[in-house]
Formats: sequence, C-alpha cells, structure tokens
Amino acid sequence: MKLFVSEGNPHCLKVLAALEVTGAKCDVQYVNHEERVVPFLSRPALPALLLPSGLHLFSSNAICRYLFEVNGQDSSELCNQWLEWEATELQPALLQALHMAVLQGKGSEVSKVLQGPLNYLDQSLSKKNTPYLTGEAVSVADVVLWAALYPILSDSSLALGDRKSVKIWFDHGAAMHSLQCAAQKVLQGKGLQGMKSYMQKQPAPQSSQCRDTQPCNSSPAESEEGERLVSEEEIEAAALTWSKSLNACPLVANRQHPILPQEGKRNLLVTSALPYVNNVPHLGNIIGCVLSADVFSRYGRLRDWNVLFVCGTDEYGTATENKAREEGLTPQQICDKYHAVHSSIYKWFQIDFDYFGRTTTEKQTEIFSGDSTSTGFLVEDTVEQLRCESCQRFLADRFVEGTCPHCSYPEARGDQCDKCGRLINAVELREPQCKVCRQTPVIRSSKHLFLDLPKLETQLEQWLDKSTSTGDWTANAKQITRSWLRDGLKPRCITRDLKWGTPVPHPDFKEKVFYVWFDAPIGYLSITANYTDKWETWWKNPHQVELYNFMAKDNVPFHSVVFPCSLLGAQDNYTLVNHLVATEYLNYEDTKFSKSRGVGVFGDMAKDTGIPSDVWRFYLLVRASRGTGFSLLLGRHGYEKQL
Ligand code: B3M
Ligand code: ZN
Repeated sequence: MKLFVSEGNPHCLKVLAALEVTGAKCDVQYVNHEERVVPFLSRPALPALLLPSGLHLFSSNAICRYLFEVNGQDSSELCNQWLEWEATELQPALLQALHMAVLQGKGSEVSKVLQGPLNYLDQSLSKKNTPYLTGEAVSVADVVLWAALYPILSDSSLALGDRKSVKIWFDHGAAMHSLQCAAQKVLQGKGLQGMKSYMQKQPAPQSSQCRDTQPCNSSPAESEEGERLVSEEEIEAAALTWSKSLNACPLVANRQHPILPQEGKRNLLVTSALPYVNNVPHLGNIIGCVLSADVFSRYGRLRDWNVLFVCGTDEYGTATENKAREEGLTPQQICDKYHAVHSSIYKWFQIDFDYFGRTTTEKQTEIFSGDSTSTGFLVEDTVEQLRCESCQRFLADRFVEGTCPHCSYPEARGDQCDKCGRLINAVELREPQCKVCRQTPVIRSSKHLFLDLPKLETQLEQWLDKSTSTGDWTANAKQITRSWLRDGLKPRCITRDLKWGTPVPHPDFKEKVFYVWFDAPIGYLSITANYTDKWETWWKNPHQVELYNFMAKDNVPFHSVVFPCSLLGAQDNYTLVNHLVATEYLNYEDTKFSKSRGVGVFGDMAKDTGIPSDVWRFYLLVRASRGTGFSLLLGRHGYEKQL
C-alpha cells in the first residue's frame, strides 16, 4: 500500500492520524498539491491510497476506514454515521472557517460559522457516558473528527474552547502522540498558517450561513437554489410509510393486466425512450430514461392513477448491423443477445415496466403497412450517396473517410472535418474510402421518401403551444424544441438503403428500410400492441389518455417535432405527448461516459459491486434532481473500493 499526501492539506491530516493510530504498514509519499495521483480522475485528489490490487481510494474518510479495517477494526453503524456527518455537515463549515481564518484574517467570525456543528457535537457527547464518540475505545470516527477539528480547536486565538464535553473529548485526542505526530507532519508546526498555500489553491467555499439561518429572500419552504425544503413531519411520515413496506399498499399489489384506460380515472401512458440494443446500458442510460419513468409510474400508481408503463429495445439500424459485424453474429442474434442483457439489468434495477418489448416484431411492420402514418405528407426525392461495391452497401456518413474539400485534411469524416470543423456532404469528399474495407466507394443516386415537415409546421406549432403550456415539459425540452423550430423545418429523409430495418411498404422502395429514428417511436405503438390487442385505446385516445415521454435530452427533437409530425400527418386521432421530461447528461466524475474508453459505470458493473440497487437508484435520483447536468462522484463517497 502506498499513501500519497501533501503538506498543509487538512484532509491529509486525517489519514496520517489514522495511519499513526492503527500502525498499518504503508509507504507514505509526499507530493505537491497539484499532482494527479489517481490516473482516471480529471482533477488532483489528495490524499489517495494505492491498494495492492492497483485500485485507488481517494476519499479521506474511506481511506481512514480502510486503514482501521485492515487493522481488524471494522467500523460500526454509529461510526459510519459520524463519518457521514463529518463529511456532509462538519466539512463544509470547516472549510469555510479555514478560509476565513487562514486567508481572510477573519478569525473572530469563525465561531459563528462553526457554532451549529460544534453545538451538535457537544450535545451528542454530553448525552453519552463514554469517553469516545462510539464507546469506550477510540474508533475511526474519533480520529477523523479530531484530525478535522485539530487545526481550529488547537488555535487558542479562535476561542472555540468553551464547550465542555467537546473540550474533554478533544483533549483526549490532543494528548495522543499519534495525532500530534500527524499534525506536525502536515502543519510543520506553523499552526493554521501551515495550510495557507493549500487553501489559496482551493475554490472559495460557498457561504453556508444562508442555508442555516433563513430567510434570505426566499419563502420558508424554498432554499437559496429554489429547492423545496422537507419538513421534519414529512420526513417522519415518509419513514413510517417506508417501514410498513409498500407491498402493504393495496393499490400497488393489485395490478391486473392488461391495463386499459378507465372511465373517470386519470389514465397515464408512460414511456421511457427505447434504448439501443447494441450495448450494455450504463448508468447514464438508466437515469436518462428508465429510472425516472419508473419512479414516476410508481408514484402514479400510489396515487391510484391508472398507469401503463411501456418500454423496449430499439433494435434496427446501422448501429446494430455494425455490432453484428464486430461480434461475428447476425443482426437478429445481436438483438436477441442484448435484449436479454437489457432486460436483466433493468430487472436488477427494479424497473417495474408493465411491458418491456422490442421494435423488431411483426406488429411493428404491420403498423407501418397499415399505412397509418403520414399519408399525404410524404414526398420523394433523389439523393446522391456513396456506395461501397465490395461491401455491397451504401455507406452511412460515419463509414466514409477522405480528404476535406475545404482544408485538405486527409482524415475528414463523411459528415464533418475534424480539422477545419466545416460540415461536409459525404459525396464531396476527395479520395473517399470505405472505413470497413478501404476500397473507393462510388456515387450512386437513390430515391428516398421524405416527411414533409414544412407542410405540417403550422399544425405542429398550434399543438406545441397547447401541449407545452398545459403539460409538464422540462425547461430543457421546451428550449431544445424552440431552437429546432426557430430556423423553420425542412423535409426529413425517412428511408435508408440498409437491410436491417422495417421494410418500406411501397413497390418503388422494396430495397429500402425506414430510418431508425423514424422507426423507433413507432416502437412505442407496436410494443403496446404486443402487450394488448386493444393498444389503440391508449394510442388513439387523446381525450382520455395523457402521454408522458421520459428521455435523455438528445432525444427531445425526435419526440417533440418529428414523431408528433408523423402522427399528425397520419390524421388518425393519435395520442400526442402531453408531458415531455428530458434528463440532462450524466457525467462520470468530470468527463463523459464512454464505452470505448472504458469510462463510467455500466449496468453489470453496478450489480457486481454488491451495493444494493436501491442505493444506486437513490443516489442517481438525488444527483439527477439537481437539474442541470450531473456527475457520479462515487469515489469521493467511498465506493471506489467496491468498484
Ligand atoms: N434509441 C436513442 C437512445 O437510445 C434511441 C431512442 C429511441 S426512442 C423512440 O438514446
Ligand atoms: Zn467497403
């Protein structure tokens, strides 16, 4: 084991104290504050403990707990509660206090910032008859809190020593050689000033005073950020309900299929975007659509609303064909394989679909051949495309590479040049190559069907005005939709020269299939049709049914513009979306999830951690509810070890 620390960093004081107290065998290396010790984190995180397995722990409390564990002292439940309190309540106040005392010369105001946590600590200690936080012996909780408070409490000029129980408890620690020794290493005998260069590099802490003392211009139920504060009574009521178990609730227990709209009830049709089938879903996919829709559906059922929650895998398109080529399977085999993977991961996450289907079924083809979409709003046009004769296929933009016609960059993609950034039409590329076989493709013209969006624009806008003003559309969904409409709509090509897709029911287009994004939303209908023959009571019933679509924000235009246009064009009284809930992207630490770079947490990994799915669900929802883009910060919460 190797522990990386830096001088003057108060978090390092905690881990060095834990190391001294436990006597765990471990090399210690001093590095400077900016050193990026943990390779996969985008910011320096110190202290960090490199484990023999090659994994890193980089939450100071997790490191302390680990050092105690290898020493044979597992932390108790009470101990963990103190560690949690230290991280979430004490630390924010401490950082603010240190900032004031070390950098702003406002030592006299420190006691105001710390009074809440110190009073809490004092009361908790005075209620106990034991010398330490969790009993008769020193635990990791004592060491962490001592070390955290040491710089502040040992500075007599700050005059924080007037709480009797805190004083007795703290003096026990301060008398220990191990704590003194750790403090000497980190602060170099300079007291608070020993932290100055560290503190200067930290972002200024947010003031917590407003949060603690209200009213701050907002109404009592709202905090600074406009979040609603939950009252003690509400928390107690929730805890009571939770303790009784939801299965005791008759509304949840008695669900009878098929669920159909009922007179006199609020009938909610809930969908989550249909995940592509060519991958293992990651946590971003899970929170992005299925989890939020699941939570909302559960809520609706508890309210005795009549809810039908459907979803399924999106199986057609180039992405599936490619995955099949990569894995040496047929597209059908790929779909079967990954449909099962998706189902089992969602099952583990307790996503309670009423029905989880797929888009590659006969019903999907039937719905298209029933000619029920877009009659009268289709136009034909001829498009020039690149075709690779050796691969026997038309090349989607990302499967061609060539020289940029604008800047002569030799590795421009079929849709854009990464060097000059200009958009490119694939047929304009000089010396184009098929990315699969490196042969030179030829230009072929091919006839395609287009959805005449301009002809539907007025009707769409009227409907959108109504839906967005009466329904629950998230702000990002409204904004993305508005920006699509701002420049006016253009006809959209809805067919492709591919094999793996829903065939186009028209003699002139026998060789073609529907474009996956035109096809996929029809999946909502066909999946419902596979659930019940009476699917039209949901999908052609806008007066009785409210449609909720949940999705990640990149899917918004297809649900708010293109798909509604397909349904409006069909002129068959379809149910259109009333409430469109779009989730921001989930980041891993500070970067995007990426399967190819192996960054992020995938559904199967989450399961393998041994952390129950309820914990994952809760954590993802809490992070997501912040609103604007959110990150998984698993390491800092100590889960790095399990991952
Ligand atoms: N499969 C994109 C995605 O998984 C697409 C959604 C279709 S919803 C009808 O993000
Ligand atoms: Zn080729």
